[in-house]
Amino acid sequence: MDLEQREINVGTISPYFEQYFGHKPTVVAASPGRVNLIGEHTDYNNGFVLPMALENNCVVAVAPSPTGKHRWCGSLGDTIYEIPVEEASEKGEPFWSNYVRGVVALLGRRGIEVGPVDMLIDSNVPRGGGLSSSAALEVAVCTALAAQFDADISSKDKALIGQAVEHEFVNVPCGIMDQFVSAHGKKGHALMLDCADLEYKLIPMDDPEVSVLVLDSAVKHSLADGAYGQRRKQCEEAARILNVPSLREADLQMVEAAKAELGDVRYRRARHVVGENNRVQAFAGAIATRNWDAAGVAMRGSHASLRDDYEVSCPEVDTLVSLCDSIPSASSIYGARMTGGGFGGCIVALVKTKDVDKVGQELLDAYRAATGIETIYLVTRAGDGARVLSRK
Ligand code: GAF
Repeated sequence: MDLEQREINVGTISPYFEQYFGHKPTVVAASPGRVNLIGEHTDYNNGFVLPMALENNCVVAVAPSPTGKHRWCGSLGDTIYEIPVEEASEKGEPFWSNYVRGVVALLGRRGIEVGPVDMLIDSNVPRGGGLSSSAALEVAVCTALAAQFDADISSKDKALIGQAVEHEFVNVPCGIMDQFVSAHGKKGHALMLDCADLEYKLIPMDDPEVSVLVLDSAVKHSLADGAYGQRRKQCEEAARILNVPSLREADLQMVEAAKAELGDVRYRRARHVVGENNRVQAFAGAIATRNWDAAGVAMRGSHASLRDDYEVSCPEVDTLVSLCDSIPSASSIYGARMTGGGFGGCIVALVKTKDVDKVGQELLDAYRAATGIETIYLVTRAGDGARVLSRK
């Protein structure tokens, strides 16, 4: 994953916009990436998740285009792509434009006609590490276009639009977690979401003595895409066998009782989902009372279950999580786990703030010694969700 700690705001993006398009933006909007603290592979099972928004954002500047066509630029230094208005809600090239095309199409279905716009996208959400840079993009574009065309789109609808874009325009059968937290995140808070009814609770995550450390394994195994859909299918099959609408309605006793009928794989998938929902509840209670040791226990349990029962980890990520127990400063780490879809990507750890950089550096060194892989870490606080930064 790349890591740009460059600040992006109205002041930085506006001069570029003017340079590219010859006039000023009328709307600048931002939406963050996320790190999931706990609740993995539970969203598409109607379960609980507990992510927080990053301080890193995708920032989108727009203005009506005087050309009668769309002119979109995907990142600083990239080409400006001209797209006729009648083609802007269809899949097309370049690949990244499908995130924008999808939003234009989904807004269109809600009766919001997106006229020709000039658009510049800039982002400091690390890409390729599973920190939801694409959810940040979808929700930022949706926020910017909604503001530009005076459309009243709720945060929940922004999340649903983002998810639909993934399903229909990018072919990723994701759950709702990433887009939801990108739309609803709040500075200094984690967000606990019930994916069954999209009710959520903000939980303060602002203890100055505890920091969130995100460390990239710098690997992404190709298995990821097919395996995600396969896990979803296995969970649906398990729910059918258990005779419940989704694994949300199952409990551990039920899963144990149906062990033979489920068969080994579905049994372990179901055990993960049911156990993970319980761990999210335990974690939420723990962080609300700043019981970081208990939060760490839930995180360790989550990782073991994702590794052994859900089988979505990988050797490199397991190495990183184990190193959290063996580096010299291990006692400064409350807990660590893989975060995101899996098969590579990042781990997240809760670490004593006073030692967080020491821990980060020790993990980088130990990981390099164990695997030969050079990587990076990020210390982040909980940031705000989607917002309009300026509007003229
Ligand atoms: C990916 C998906 F996009 C999310 O919806 C979620 O399922 C996650 O993997 C696993 O928890 O980020």
